[in-house]
Amino acid sequence: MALPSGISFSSTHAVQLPARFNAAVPFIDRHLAEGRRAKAAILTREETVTYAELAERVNQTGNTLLALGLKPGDRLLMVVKDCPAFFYLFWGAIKAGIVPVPPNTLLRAPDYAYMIEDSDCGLVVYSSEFTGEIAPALKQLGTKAPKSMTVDAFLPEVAKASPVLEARLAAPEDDCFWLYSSGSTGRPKGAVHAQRDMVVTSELYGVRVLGVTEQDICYSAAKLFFAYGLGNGMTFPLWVGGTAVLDDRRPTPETTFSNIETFKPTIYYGVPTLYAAQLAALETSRRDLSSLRACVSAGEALPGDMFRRWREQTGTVILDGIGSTEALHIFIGNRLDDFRPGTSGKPVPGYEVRILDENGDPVPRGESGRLWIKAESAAKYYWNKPDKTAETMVNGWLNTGDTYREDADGYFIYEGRSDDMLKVGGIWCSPVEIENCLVGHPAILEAAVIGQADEQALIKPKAIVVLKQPGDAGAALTDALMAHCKKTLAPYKYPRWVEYVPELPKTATGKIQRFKLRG
Ligand code: 3UK
Repeated sequence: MALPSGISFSSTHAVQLPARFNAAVPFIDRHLAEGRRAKAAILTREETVTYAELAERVNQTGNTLLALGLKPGDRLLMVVKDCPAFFYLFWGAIKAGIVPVPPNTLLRAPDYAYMIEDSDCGLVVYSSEFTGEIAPALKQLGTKAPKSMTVDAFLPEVAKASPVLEARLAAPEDDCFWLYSSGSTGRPKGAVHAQRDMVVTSELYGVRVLGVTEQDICYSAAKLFFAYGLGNGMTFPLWVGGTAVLDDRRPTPETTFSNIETFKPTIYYGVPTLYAAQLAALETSRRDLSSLRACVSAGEALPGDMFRRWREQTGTVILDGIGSTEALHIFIGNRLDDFRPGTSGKPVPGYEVRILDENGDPVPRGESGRLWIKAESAAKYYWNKPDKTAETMVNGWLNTGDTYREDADGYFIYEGRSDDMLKVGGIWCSPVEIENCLVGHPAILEAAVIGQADEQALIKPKAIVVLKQPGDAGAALTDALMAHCKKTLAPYKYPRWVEYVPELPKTATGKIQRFKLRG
C-alpha cells in the first residue's frame, strides 16, 4: 500500500515527514479519505468499531480532554485496560496536542502515586477495575492530586462532545506520548517519544519485516500499555488500515486460543511465558489456529526448543525479536523468509546496531559485548532524569543494557542483561524491589533475588534469604513469603522459589553480589 501523503522513506530507510505534522492524521483520519469508513478497526467480544466510529470518538475525546481543562503539552495518565477507549484516549489526546502516558496496569498504588507526581499530569483516566490501586494513590497525594475520572464516567462526556476536531500540528520531533520504563534501582523513567516514532516502527518493522497489510487482523496477547503491545495491537494495524483484536482479560491459553478461533487473526503476538503455557495446553487439546500466517515473540528470549515445538504443533513459525520501550519496538528480529531459532534474528532495516567492549570499541564478530543501537524511533530523553538520559542515550545511540553476540551468519544471540534486571513473562522485574519487599516481612533479615530458569527454560525470580530466626525456615514460611510479595508487588514479581541461607555474599561496601549467587 502507498505511504500516506507527505510521508516517505529514503533508500537508507530514513523517514521524511512534513514539517508540521500530527500522528493522528496518518493513523486515524487518513482512512476515511481512503475509503475505510465502514471497515472494522477494532474487534472485541462486545463490539466492532469501524474506522468512521473510531475517527469520530477520537475527535470527541480530544474535545472532552480540552473541555476538562487540559492544554496542549499537558500529560494525560491513562490507566486503561485493552478496550476501544484506550484508542480513543491515546489518539484523542495526541490529536489535541495532549501527551498520553499509558502505564502498566498491573502496578500498585505507590507506583501510580509516583507516576502521577512525576508526570505532573493534568488528569488521570482509569478503568474502574483499577480503582483499588488508583484511589489510594490519589488519596496519598492529597491536595497535590490531579483531576481523575473512570473510563465509565468519561465515555458519557465523550458521547456529548463535538465530533469535529482540528489536529494540532507539531514538528515530527516534538513530544507525542510517554511510556514508563523500569530500572534495577530507582524509580520508573518516563521515556518521551516523538510524533514521528510510531511512523518509524510501523513502517520499518510492521510493514517491511512482518509485511503487515490492510488484510491483516492483528491480535496481541501482550497488552497495549507495553510498547510491544502498543505497536502490535494498535499502531501496526492502524498504519495500514487493518484490524485489531482487543481483549481486556488476562491472557491465558484458553482466552488466547478462543480469541484466535473467534476472530481468526492473521498475526498473533505473544511472549515466551505465554507460548510455553499455550504449548502445554496444546498437548491435551487441539485448537484451530489455521488463520495465523505469522506469530511473533518478544520481551525475553524465546528458547529454540519452543520455536520447534510450536512449529510442530501449529505449522507456524514464531519470529523472535528484541525491542525496548526506549526504541519503541523491535530493532533486531527474525523474518518469515530469514530466521534462526534461538537467536533474535538480524537488525531491522533502518536500525544501526553495534556490539561494543568496555572501552566502547566494537568487538570482533562472534565475541560478546554490550549492544548499542541507533534508531529513528528512539525516545529523545527520560522525563526529569538528566543523569539516566546521559547514561542511556549517548550521541544519538541507545545503550540497551543487553549483552549480545553476532554469529558467523549475522544472527544476533542474546546472552543476558548487563545489569541485574530480570524479564519475567516479558515484563521488567527489579531484584532490588523484590528484595525490599521481602525484607519488609518480619521473619527476614536479608534477601537477594536472582533469575532462575524454570522447567521451560524461562527466567523467574528466586529469593535467597537470611532469617532472623533460622528455625523459622520451611514450607509454611515459603508460602507466607510468596503471599506477602504477591500482595505488596505486582503479582508477577513474586519469587517462585525461596532458598534459606545463613549469609549472603557481599562486596566490601556491603552490596549484595548477585552474580555469585547465580553461580
Ligand atoms: C529484553 C529481550 C531477549 C532486553 C519490547 C518488543 O521488551 C520490550 O521492552 P522493555 O523496555 O524491555 C527491553 C529489554 O527486554 N528483551 C526484549 N525482547 C527480547 N531479550 N530476546 C528478546 N526477544 O533485555 C531488552 O533490552 O520492556 C519488546 C517491542 C517493544 C518493546 N518495548
